[in-house]
Amino acid sequence: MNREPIIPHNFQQTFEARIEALGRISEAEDNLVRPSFTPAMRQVNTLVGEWMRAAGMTVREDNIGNLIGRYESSMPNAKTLVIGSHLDTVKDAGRYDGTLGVLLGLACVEALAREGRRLPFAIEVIAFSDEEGLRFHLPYLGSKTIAGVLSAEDLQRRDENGISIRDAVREYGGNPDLISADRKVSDDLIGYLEVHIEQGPLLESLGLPIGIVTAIAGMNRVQITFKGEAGHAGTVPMHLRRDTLVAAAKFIAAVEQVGLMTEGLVATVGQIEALPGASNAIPGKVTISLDVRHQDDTTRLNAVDALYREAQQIGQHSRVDVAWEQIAESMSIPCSPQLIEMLSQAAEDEKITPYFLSSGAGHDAVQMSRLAPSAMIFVRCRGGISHNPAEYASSIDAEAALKVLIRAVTGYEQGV
Ligand code: HGY
Ligand code: MN
Ligand code: MN
Repeated sequence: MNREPIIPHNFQQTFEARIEALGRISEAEDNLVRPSFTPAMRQVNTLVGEWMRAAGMTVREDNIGNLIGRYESSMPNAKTLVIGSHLDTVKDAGRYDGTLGVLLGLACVEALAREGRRLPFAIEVIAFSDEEGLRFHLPYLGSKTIAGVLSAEDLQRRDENGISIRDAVREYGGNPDLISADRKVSDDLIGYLEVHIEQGPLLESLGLPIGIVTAIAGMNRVQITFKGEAGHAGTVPMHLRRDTLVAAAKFIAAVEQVGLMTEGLVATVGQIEALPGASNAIPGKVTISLDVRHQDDTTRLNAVDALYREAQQIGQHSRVDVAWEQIAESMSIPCSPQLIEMLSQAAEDEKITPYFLSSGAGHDAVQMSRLAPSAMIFVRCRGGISHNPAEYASSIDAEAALKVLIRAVTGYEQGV
């Protein structure tokens, strides 16, 4: 059995310093927000690229801004194992969502390089661009590009300033016409591994540093627009109004009810815009987001259908028009049984009880599973808090995850 590389004694300090350094790179003064194709994205890709080069990797950015560090194999024409996650964030984000997985992929290669070890396959550490979908409301731009499923139509989506993904890519330095050539092919890959903060309370409640992900919930992202009639708050009698904020409020209450009544379903309205947005004007147009998830695709789709019908009924009753636009959908995906077994064995070898859990959050593994067997390691998340500046994972738990990752990677014989 290959002896797995020794973790450097200063891993924890290095990890904490890097989390700190990346956590300071933001597009806002007072909170962490790193949308795609911004100067903050350029800064983190440059910094992480330097760390990758220092670890003996060749480094490039593809046309969608994926940062790709490659650690060559000892064998010619070897296949590749990808280890990845993302460096973009939500608004007012935590410092570990995505970043932790990129840093652990980097640390895995650093441990190998420090001992001059090469494996019978290459390793690529990928920091995917735009997993969150914050700027264009379309998630997974980077991993969809690698999986070859980002469409020309997708590139037409615009941000709140009317800038399309195509234009943002060009402004960032990529060529949108070459994005389709950035895809990877299944034959070149042996697998995909991602380490991610759990973003939930389970591992902490069980006193475990890590868990192994069995499946990732399917998701629908919808944009719903209520169109009625703006009017004077002081002169239009209540029964004559076509008030879109009232209609949206009734719908949002219905979203909560469907979520509460359906076992295992989560449904969220995270964004709302009411126009004209004056305190003395009846809102004539309201736009909201809807996020619906479940481990079972049929249950999720039934819930989305029920909410669609509810929105139409509310619209009729409130005499407002309701436009329903599906922005994105991803099916629930099972992780690779072989890779789950490999991670489970590696955890046991590290004297960690393997604990298996599903993911309610989406991850780049959803897209990478189109190309190769994929699996994830979750790291304990303090208080289960995420998408929040209070998000925290300890460097001790990160080190436990790294040891499991390295054991799994160095013991990986499958498909080479
Ligand atoms: O929305 C999600 O599940 C992930 O944070 N992108
Ligand atoms: Mn996230
Ligand atoms: Mn994430």
